[in-house]
Amino acid sequence: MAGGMEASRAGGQNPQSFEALIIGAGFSGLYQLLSLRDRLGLSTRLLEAGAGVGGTWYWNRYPGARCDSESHSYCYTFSKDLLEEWEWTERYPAHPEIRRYLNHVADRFELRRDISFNSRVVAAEYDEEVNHWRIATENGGAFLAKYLIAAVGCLSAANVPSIPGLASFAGRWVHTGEWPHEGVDFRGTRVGLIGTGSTGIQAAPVIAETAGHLTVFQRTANYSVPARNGPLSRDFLGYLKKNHAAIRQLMHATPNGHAFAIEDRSAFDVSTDERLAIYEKAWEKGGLQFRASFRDLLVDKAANDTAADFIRGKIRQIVKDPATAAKLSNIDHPYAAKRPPIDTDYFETFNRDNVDLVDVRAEPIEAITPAGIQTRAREYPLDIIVFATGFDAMTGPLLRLNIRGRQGRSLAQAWQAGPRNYLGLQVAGFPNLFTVTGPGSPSVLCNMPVAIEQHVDWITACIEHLRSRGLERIEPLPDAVEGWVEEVNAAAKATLLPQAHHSWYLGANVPGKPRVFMPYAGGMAHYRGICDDIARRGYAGFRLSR
Ligand code: N01
Repeated sequence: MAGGMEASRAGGQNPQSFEALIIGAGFSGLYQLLSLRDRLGLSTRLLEAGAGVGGTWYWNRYPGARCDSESHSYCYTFSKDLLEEWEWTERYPAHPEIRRYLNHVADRFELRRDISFNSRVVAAEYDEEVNHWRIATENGGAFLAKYLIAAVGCLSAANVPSIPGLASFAGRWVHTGEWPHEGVDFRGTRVGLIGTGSTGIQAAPVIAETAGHLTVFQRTANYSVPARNGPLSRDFLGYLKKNHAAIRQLMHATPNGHAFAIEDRSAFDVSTDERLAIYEKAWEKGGLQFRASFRDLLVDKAANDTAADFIRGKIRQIVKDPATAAKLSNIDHPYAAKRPPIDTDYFETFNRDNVDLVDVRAEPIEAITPAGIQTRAREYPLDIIVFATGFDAMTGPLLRLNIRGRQGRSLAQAWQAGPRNYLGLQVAGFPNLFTVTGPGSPSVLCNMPVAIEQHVDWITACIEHLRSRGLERIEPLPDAVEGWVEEVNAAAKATLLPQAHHSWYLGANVPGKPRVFMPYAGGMAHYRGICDDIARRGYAGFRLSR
């Protein structure tokens, strides 16, 4: 799609004008709409590609899809009333419950009247003369707005690998991130599942329950810790109601925005037996909190090895067939250097008679044939192929918007060598464009609603600052961008995260994508301090003008 052309057309079709335009009706877009409309009184419109609210949860309806953050931390905290009236049912919310929650939020705050659904943005162009963004949607909509807020999420552009022959496949194929709303009936079918990231690890056990046969195609073996999901007790719900403020405070104080603190001890402050007992307890408790057992797991390889060895040992204990156990535990990167999955019976699934594992490093996938998947070793006949192959993460959803800034320069040109911005919030040459949880911010390394609320609050305060001073534009200075890119790189290098060479954090999962560590790894609490300080200093590093 020619971005400029689309945008010009947008200008020519009696565009509707708003002060602010938001793209995306997920957690970030909904809260941004509420903030700009109800707190600042801006005329605001939200454009959403789907037919309903939910963002990533609108599309990700694959079997087993459930949030890995605990429900009481995977929600908004801006409204005490909302916190008190909403009750989660399980430790980790499943996708329908998250959609119910976001629909409730949309209704409660009367957000729908300012949302246009089925309105996929295909172009956005900055018009320097009038200081407006011109926005075009696929269904012919045309809009003008002074402020453009991309709230498109980090993991919303599905990545279907280009494997030769896919179009010839006689069966059905689906990507987990674009799951059919009516579901997929696996009963009695031969299913091939490609991908063993968080998604594949959630989906495999559920698919295996009804499929005739499931073949899991694993390229990179992965660590996983049991989620230990279950219903929430009345006692716990009562505790939540009384402790919202303290829980919020804790989420704001931790590097990753979860409602648990990272233990302030090194893996080597304790004896080997004590360490094993700590891991055992964390394994039994389940969840992402396993990562918080010691403070040095993500910065010291020797400390990390202790956790990695523990999990590998667990895999070998659980999986009965030694050859399968060896493939599953042959993990080539530090624990949690890729986003660590949590699971319900993932490794146990390989003890089922109807499940097999194929190691595609030993026998790479060569093609998809009409009958199934052809590896270097043999053909696997299949009725359904499930791609749990992830996303063109972080930059993908933004680049797909066809954004053009000053002098028609596209975001794709500006980011040819990888994302470059200030604080993950603004790009030089793209005035009044804000990216909620953009690359260069903690985003995916943080419990998302915490990162989202921080960005939305910052953006809202920034726009209020401009308006109250009669200022019309804000954009970052090139030096500030340089400095921030260096800071993002330095923060990543101080951790073990870049050591997972195939991680989507680095863009390595998409062929041709620049290898740049995208999220800010310096911790959410620290990042919040930086953003607040910059705002306090009159938005230092930004150019504010009339
Ligand atoms: O995607 P991924 P995901 N041939 O990119 C493999 C969030 N999330 O959808 O590692 C064969 O992690 C690829 O192999 P490799 C969470 O942040 C959250 O699972 O590149 N295999 C990998 O195994 C997560 O991190 C939740 O070698 C191919 C897999 O596909 C993020 O979303 C739940 C391949 C992709 O793993 C993304 O997770 C789920 C090919 N050509 C996800 N191409 C909750 O909290 C790719 N792979 C609910």
